[in-house]
Amino acid sequence: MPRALITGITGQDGSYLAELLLDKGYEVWGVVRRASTESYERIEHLRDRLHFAQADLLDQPSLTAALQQAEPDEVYNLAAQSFVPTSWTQPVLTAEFTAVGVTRLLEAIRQVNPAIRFYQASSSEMFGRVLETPQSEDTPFYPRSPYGVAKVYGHYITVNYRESYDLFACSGILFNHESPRRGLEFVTRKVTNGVARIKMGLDDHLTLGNLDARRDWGFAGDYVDAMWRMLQQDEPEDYVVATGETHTVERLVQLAFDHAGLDRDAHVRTDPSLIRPAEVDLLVGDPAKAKEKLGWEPSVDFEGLVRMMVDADLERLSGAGGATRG
Ligand code: NAP
Ligand code: G4F
Repeated sequence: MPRALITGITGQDGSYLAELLLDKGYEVWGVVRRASTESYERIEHLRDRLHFAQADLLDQPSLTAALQQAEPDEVYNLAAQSFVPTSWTQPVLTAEFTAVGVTRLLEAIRQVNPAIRFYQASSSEMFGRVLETPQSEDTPFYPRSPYGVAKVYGHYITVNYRESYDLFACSGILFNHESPRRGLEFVTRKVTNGVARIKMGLDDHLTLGNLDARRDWGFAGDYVDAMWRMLQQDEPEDYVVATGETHTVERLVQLAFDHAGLDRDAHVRTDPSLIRPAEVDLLVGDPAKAKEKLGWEPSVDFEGLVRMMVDADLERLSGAGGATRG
């Protein structure tokens, strides 16, 4: 039975990846942080089938101990401070988790078992103020947030450990991917949860920032499959994972309100305080390499994703006691 260790197992991607690996017959270990209250909501349904190691990306000995305990064949590093606006208010902590944390984990792998295959969660945020469109594995980086800068470090330290120590280390440059398990502060979920709350009579309006930003949005369940495929190849390489389509935040908003049968103009407000100090205006990925070498294709389109998320939020809130609004 192959064994995998996932950092960030309590997050959106960690939960989908754990499901995928369990279905494939893996013994799955998750790194969890000590907290006064556990936050296992996204993996509650899998809990009996998972193993846990308490560790933190800030603490190298705990990572070494987690590897010694789990003895994994594959490590997926999904843990990070992943919310872009927080990276301006906590830039040093973001760098510690999202940048130097990758080195701590790679060093632990090198010491415990250099044969471990390693996946690093790189991000399309690294393209930032894009230098070409669409963005591919060859597009230079121009990050626009402390988060993007930290991810560039994590990306290049992964490449460097592959080249310096011959580790099987891959970086997946993943474009935005969403699901009903997405954190409530990210724009897709903020919109679908907001629409559901308005529909149920729990709120009257939704306040957003920049509606002109464009993103290449896919479904998280599809993207974790690409991560696994990267680690099954003969050679470690980096891959862009994206749908190849881009949409504005405004289009996301319109689709979500339409799907719930609500008038967007009656409920959407904007607040300049939600505009970022530096914005990433346009992301659209070229997934040709992932398609060709990994045989990977997205299975959910943008409209289907928005419908899935609105329906899931409506269902979740339907027991909340609100009166449905027409
Ligand atoms: P997420 O839902 O925010 O989950 C982040 C996970 O990291 C949580 O499990 C969190 O644990 C854990 N974590 C944070 N700091 C940690 C630390 N110091 N030590 C150990 N664990 C820590 O993120 P996601 O959307 O699943 O994304 C997964 C990864 O892909 C992240 O690295 C993200 O930056 C990257 N990425 C995401 C996207 C996207 O669109 N979703 C695109 C490109 C790249 P707690 O539950 O304890 O907080
Ligand atoms: O949903 P977002 O917060 O995601 P963002 O910044 O693109 O980052 C996500 O994707 C990255 C991959 O490219 C990941 F690496 C990262 O970890 C994260 O998962 O914002 C998307 C867009 C931005 O342009 C933002 O300015 O939506 C715009 N937006 C407009 N109003 C808003 C809002 N974003 C948020 N979070 N909240 C708003 O009210």
